[in-house]
Amino acid sequence: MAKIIDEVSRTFSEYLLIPQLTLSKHTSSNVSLKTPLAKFSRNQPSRFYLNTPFVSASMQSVSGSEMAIALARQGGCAFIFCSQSIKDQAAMVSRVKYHKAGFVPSDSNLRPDNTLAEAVALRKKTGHSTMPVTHDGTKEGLFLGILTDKDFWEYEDDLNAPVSSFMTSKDQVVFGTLGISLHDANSLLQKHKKECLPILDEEGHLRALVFKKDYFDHMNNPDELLDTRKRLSTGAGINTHDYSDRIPALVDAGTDVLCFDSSDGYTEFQKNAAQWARKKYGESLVIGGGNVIDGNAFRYLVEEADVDFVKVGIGGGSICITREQKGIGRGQASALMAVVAERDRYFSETGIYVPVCSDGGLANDTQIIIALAMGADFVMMGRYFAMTAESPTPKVSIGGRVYKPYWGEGSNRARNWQRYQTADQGSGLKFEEGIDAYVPIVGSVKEVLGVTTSKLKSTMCNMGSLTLREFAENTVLTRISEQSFVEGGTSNVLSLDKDLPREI
Ligand code: MZP
Repeated sequence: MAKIIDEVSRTFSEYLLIPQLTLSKHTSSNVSLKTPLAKFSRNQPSRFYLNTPFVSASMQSVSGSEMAIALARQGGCAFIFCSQSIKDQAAMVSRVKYHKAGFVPSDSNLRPDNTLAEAVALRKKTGHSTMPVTHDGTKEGLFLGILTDKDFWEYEDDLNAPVSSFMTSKDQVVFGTLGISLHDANSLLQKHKKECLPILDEEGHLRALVFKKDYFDHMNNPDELLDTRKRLSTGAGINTHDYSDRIPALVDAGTDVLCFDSSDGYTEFQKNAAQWARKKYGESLVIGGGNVIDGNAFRYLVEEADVDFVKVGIGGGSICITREQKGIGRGQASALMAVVAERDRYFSETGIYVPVCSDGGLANDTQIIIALAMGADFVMMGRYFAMTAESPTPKVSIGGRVYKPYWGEGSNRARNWQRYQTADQGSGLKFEEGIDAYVPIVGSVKEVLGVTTSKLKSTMCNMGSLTLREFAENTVLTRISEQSFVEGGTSNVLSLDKDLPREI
């Protein structure tokens, strides 16, 4: 006879936190949101930390290069979607890694005999107003000078004139030599009041550029998630079908962390793929498994597949119809608490801590906070990031309001059959597990995460915690009745926003 778990499947909105003693040291400015992403042994550091506990879902409508750049700048990490060709996914990863290395390759270059009209066209095409001039117009050609949009007047000067007669020539350009440190390059920019510093090798070939604005960007985003070469960090999704080709391409492109993108990760397929990757790359590879919803599946992925973190959640995604299509799933709060309990048991038995990610179904900031309080080390979100300016979809106006399309990986639109099917089921989606939807635009990644992190830090102080570890340890939760849920919002008042007409 089937076994029935003696517990109702619960969701985050059924819980509230009971504040614990807040000391004077518990202020938002003292709170750290740094959190481990890769497993580690007691008293040892993790091989990979996030500076803020947020990662974006491996979905076509969420995580492209722009999202990866924006999220890494806020200390989180995107998982670039794998439901695309290996080449295209690796190219997206490369774009992130090259985005900001401090030393960036020069993308907009001119020859001295190019006309000003050609310079204007190049600026319009790339959006770059600083254009190095090299003898052959390549990014590593012999450096001859630099042209910026301050050197000529587009509507006054003769656009047929050659670039050479308007550029600042090499003898007047301040440049650095190959091998200079980023710190010294920035000092040169400051000392000479320059916006851009070309870096030349001994023969005078252009090798890179350093921009003042990148330095300011860095100072304005102190949580930036950087690799050891000071490049932004990014993750990428993988599947259990083409992993032996996809993983090497992603590793070569510079991916910092990989994660299986699977609706059900409690499988031998995932074990085989993870073992293959571990054997090939050893501990240098950070790889996550999932998705699972109970302790047995957590143990399997940790002990058999040797993954670095485990992702929790089946059927809870905002666009997900897996529960109604196949009857599998579990309320996200119950699933998370079951896996966290097993994680803690495993830690006390072995001294190895395996971070847990709560994936999907986080409908608001409160639920994000409850998930972290329940012991998730970080959260993965799709809808939340789909609503930002940096998601890869175009804006659409519907009924006078602006939205963005957001679709599930199990929808006909994404056709991500590798996420849902085993190899013997062939390619192509047999039935849908996700829907095609729209979400309102709410702002940039920086803006929305700014609000979420303010609330999170404030709640952590209410719970007498300065770190996410303390937060989870100090947490006392209460279940709430349906009535207290209803009364949880405003009550017995007329709300200016909801009930009363506003004068315009
Ligand atoms: P949400 O943040 O939009 O609620 O959920 C995002 C998560 O839903 C993803 O990280 C993934 O685990 C899951 N997902 C993606 N596509 C589907 C689907 O088509 C899905 N069913 O469930």
